[in-house]
Amino acid sequence: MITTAGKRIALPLLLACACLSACSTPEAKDTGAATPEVAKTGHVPTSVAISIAQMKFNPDTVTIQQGDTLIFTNNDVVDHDATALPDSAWTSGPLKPGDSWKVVPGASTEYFCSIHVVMRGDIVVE
Ligand SMILES: [Cu+2]
Repeated sequence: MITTAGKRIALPLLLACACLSACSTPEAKDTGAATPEVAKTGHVPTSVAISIAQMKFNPDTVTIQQGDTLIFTNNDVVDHDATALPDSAWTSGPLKPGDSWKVVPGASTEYFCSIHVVMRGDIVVE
C-alpha cells in the first residue's frame, strides 16, 4: 500500500524534474555564450568615478580591474586635467568646471594635474 502510493507521487515528481532540467539547460548555455569575457575573467567591466575638487583628486588612489573605466569630473571652480605619469601616455586635456572625461587605463600608473603639478593620484590596475 505504502509502496504503491509512493510510486504514484514519485512519477509526477520525476516528470517535473526532467522537464525543469530539460528546460533550463539551453538557457544556461545561452548565458555562457553571450558573455564569454565574464565567464573567463569573472569580472564585469564597471566605471569608477573620480571627483576633482578643492585641488585634489578624490579618491586619489583607486584600484580597478583590467577593462574598467575611470570617469574624471571637475567639480572645482578652476580648470584641471588628469595626465598619466611619467610619459603622458594619456591625458584628459584641460577640463573646465563641470566637465567629465573617461579613460580605460591599460596598466597601473601614477597621474597628476599638469596645470597644478602638486595634484597627484594613483591608479592600480589588477
Ligand atoms: Cu589642477
